[in-house]
Amino acid sequence: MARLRAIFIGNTFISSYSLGKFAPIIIQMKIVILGPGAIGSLWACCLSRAGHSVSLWSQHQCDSIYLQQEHLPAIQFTSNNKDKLASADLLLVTLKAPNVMPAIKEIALNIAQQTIVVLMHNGMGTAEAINTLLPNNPLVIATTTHGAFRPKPSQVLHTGKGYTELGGYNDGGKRCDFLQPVFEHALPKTSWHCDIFTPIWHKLAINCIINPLTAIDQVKNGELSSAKYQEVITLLIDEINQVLKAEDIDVTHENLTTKVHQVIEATSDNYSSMHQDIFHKRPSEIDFITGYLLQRAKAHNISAPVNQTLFQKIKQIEQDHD
Ligand code: KPL
Repeated sequence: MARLRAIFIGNTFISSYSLGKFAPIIIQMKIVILGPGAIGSLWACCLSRAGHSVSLWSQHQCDSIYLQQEHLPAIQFTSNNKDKLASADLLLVTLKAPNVMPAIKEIALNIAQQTIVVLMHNGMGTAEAINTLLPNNPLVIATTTHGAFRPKPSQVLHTGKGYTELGGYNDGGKRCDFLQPVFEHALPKTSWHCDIFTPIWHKLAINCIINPLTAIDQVKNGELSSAKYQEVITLLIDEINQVLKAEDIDVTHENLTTKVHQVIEATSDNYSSMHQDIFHKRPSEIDFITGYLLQRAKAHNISAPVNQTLFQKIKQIEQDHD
């Protein structure tokens, strides 16, 4: 398989396919962003300003979308263009986990086999399904801690500088480490992981604790540092730690505890994504966060009653909204 190497000179993305000999060509990547919500819109603006040809695919059927990042000049993106999708080098999926499979199923026939698919969302479990649906496409998983907010449909604000971690899910995806400089150039900091499951599981562990607790009690993340939450957090970490160990993820109870408290502190003024989903009576990502953890716990014969209770509480709230 051809291997794309990438380097940058100034703002120019230079790449070569090494097919035995070095044959440099200068290209821009053709990128389609599926799900231009807050984080997708931020990446759209940043990748476009980095010189790539970016178009969008949104559930709102429209031909073009204007997006302005902060107070920079607005960029016009083409949207829902089948030719752009069919010729994309990269499909960056920034939908929420429950929407990924239905949206990709709808457009699967227009995705070429060589298009790299990057999944960027909270939670786990979608990559297995996408890999079955698109078995020949290189599949990459990404997690990001950048904060973004869309005060209106045409504007996105970069509300918190974070970092992005990328890594291959299947064999084709594992050969896509050249994406690291592409993402880094557009929106630093980015790192490539040979074993992406470790950072993804660490993120899942944090989401299993912060998201359901803040959603059930409708509190800001920072509230979780108060004394009343410490016992339940310890019990959750005990259960999550056992599952991570059974999944061969390098972790200790102490470093999970430290990470969780660091994130609570760093995002103390934020409402978690699950808090917001529950507040706005939208379906949450619980199936792909605590639900995924519980599936893996069951597969390893590990009992996780405290996580189970939070899962059921969120499910009950969602049912009441229905
Ligand atoms: O990822 C998050 C979320 O809200 O989904 C955390 C890390 C909990 C920050 O709010």
